[in-house]
Amino acid sequence: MDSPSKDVEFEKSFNEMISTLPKRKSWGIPEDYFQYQGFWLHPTYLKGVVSAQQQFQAQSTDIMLCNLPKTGTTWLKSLIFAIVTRASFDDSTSPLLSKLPHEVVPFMELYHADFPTYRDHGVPVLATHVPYSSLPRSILDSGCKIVYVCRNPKDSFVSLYHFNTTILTSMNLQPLDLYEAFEMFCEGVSVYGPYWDHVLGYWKASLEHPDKILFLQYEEMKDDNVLYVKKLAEFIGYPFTSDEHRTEVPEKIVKMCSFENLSNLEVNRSEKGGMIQNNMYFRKGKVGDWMNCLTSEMAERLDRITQQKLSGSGLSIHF
Ligand code: PAP
Repeated sequence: MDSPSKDVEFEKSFNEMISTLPKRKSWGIPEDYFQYQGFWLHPTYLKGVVSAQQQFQAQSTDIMLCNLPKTGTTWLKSLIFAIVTRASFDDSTSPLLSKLPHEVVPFMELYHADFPTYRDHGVPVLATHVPYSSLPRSILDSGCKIVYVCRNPKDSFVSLYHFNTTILTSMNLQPLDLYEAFEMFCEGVSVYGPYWDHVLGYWKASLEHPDKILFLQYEEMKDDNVLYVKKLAEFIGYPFTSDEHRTEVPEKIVKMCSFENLSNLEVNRSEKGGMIQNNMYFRKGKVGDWMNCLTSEMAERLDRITQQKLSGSGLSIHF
């Protein structure tokens, strides 16, 4: 991939491969979804996923943040970045005060598609929405730490729906009808969906490898954020010292990365960022906002599907 002829070869084999995949109309963005290894992806991401599968080299010291879109990426990126970089920056000097969390922690599949051989080893944190079963082999072999965050499917759907609608409106495109998007989500056709398969893949892996995969829930973190930030720091190998506990460093990190703080920073209120503007990553940041969007029938249906899909897995998520 680092020489032009390899680029051409990759493009050719990728185009051949994608032409054989099942395809579905997406939620309105003029790029279809393609079903790759059981999950629905837009070609832009898919190209990065395939490229990463072929050549991404994880290091044992890496920390991979994995999750579905709209389940807490921005929040967890900022928390992990703040924990890992706290020897260099505090809550008045952190790059998080002037950069979007997505700028300081890149996405493996986006950055890998563009810069396949480049790695910034300074901050060993990367994020991905890739399902567990499709992770590049080197992530599993390197023994690096994986942090997975899951969010209840009703809030995840509503967040995704609003995000999608905002993007389409900004592109002067017709947003997908709520009921149509809901039908597709229930069928498993959403970006990196089916939702339940994604969650269960990481859940089962976290039971098998509890020392390598930390499974978190957005709602539990919201409930007791300091406790979970301490757990997170411990798990990724950056535990807080007793001195840091005494001077309330975990509390300061929680505050700096809170929705209230981040969403009010100039950089995160800004409309820069092209198709996806910075401010689109910050909407309400609440648990239970689905109540303002879904009918009780829709909520019951999603709950029923979730109960069926998770039954027997031992995973109980917040409805
Ligand atoms: P991404 O996967 O596309 O990067 P992601 O950050 O997971 O998006 O999702 C955005 C959601 O996280 C939004 O939820 P909402 O639509 O229900 O409001 C956003 O508001 C929320 N969010 C962003 N930052 C934070 C934060 N610091 N704490 C809690 N929630 C947050």
